[in-house]
Amino acid sequence: CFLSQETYYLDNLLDQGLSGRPVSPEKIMFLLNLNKDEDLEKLFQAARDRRERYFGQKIFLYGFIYFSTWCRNDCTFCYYRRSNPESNRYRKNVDETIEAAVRLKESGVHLIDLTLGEDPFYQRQKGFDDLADLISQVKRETKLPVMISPGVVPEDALKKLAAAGADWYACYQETHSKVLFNKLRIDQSYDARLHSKKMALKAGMLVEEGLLTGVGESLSDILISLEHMSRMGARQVRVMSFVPQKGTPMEGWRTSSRVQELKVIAVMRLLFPDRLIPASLDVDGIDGLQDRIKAGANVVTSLIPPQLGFAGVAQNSKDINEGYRTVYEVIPILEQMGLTAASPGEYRSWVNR
Ligand code: SAM
Ligand code: MD0
Ligand code: SF4
Repeated sequence: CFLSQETYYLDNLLDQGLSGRPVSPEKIMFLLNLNKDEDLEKLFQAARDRRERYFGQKIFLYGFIYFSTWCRNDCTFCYYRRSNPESNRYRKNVDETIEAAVRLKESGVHLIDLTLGEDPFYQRQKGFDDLADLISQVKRETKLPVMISPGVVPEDALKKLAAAGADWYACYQETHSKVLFNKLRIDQSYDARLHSKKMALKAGMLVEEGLLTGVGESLSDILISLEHMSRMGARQVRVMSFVPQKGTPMEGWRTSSRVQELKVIAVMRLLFPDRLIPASLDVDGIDGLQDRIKAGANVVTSLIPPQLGFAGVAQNSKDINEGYRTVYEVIPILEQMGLTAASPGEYRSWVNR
């Protein structure tokens, strides 16, 4: 039977795998350029095989608590940017945040992601003592690993957050093109954001790095982000499709095709087979779970307890109060794909490796 040169090249590439040695940019570009259904299916299958080799059938589950939506920044893509006059901003108090964390724990999540805007209330103390206290209380009440997503914070504060028990620091560069960064995160320092992750690693935290697609990036921008991720030692790497937000400068943009996000997830899995890669419920809600897992993701993120008044980020209300972004809804979907939730102990031993 006749195989086209391209098919032969793809089969060979996927057979060899991409990890363990430097991969030529041409090979990554070739994969990011695939668009035939049968080629994409091969790519996703290879990503799933690689995931299985490192993680078996086990998937991790992250609870998400966006406890303050106040922010001093003006990111053009974000609903909660400072200049959006939207009126539903909130700052939950410690008891409300702990209640949400305990509910998430009881529902079976493996980690609590404490996320906030660069809220002037927390920024006012340069040492971020309130944030450190909140982390220790959430750790005490849930006994779960904690991720903190506070934006850029100074080195001393990072040390304090780590000492309070934060296991992970998440801070997404969105893009590693400085030109694009300056259009997205206006009046913010590219270098300071990148540097904060180095400081977090130095302070002993694990780091998550992430990129956005559909914000005007080129394929070679994506390639450069993947190279950065490979070098920096991020143990969790993510990609999310941009979702346009009412009241923001990018309101009129079209959201990008999800195929792009899925391809990047799969390529990340091939490049970084043993790292954590989220399937975020924050982009397409529960309906988006299956495709992302099938592309090689191994962590379900953005599980949110219903009815407590907590928002998402890219989708601030979708599927939340209905209770669809819950462990209860996720498990049967994983099982249909022959997968299962890891145990809390399995997650903890991965984190402590
Ligand atoms: N304020 C902190 C920060 O910016 O690092 C943490 C929370 S921030 C809302 C978390 C991430 O959500 C951003 O880094 C960005 O990747 C993602 N995000 C925000 N708005 C989005 C949108 N409209 N579409 C997709 N992702 C979005
Ligand atoms: C998520 N909504 O996991 C969250 C958020 C912040 N660390 C993560 C973007 O999809
Ligand atoms: Fe603030 Fe984060 Fe939104 Fe930027 S992405 S405006 S830093 S909450």
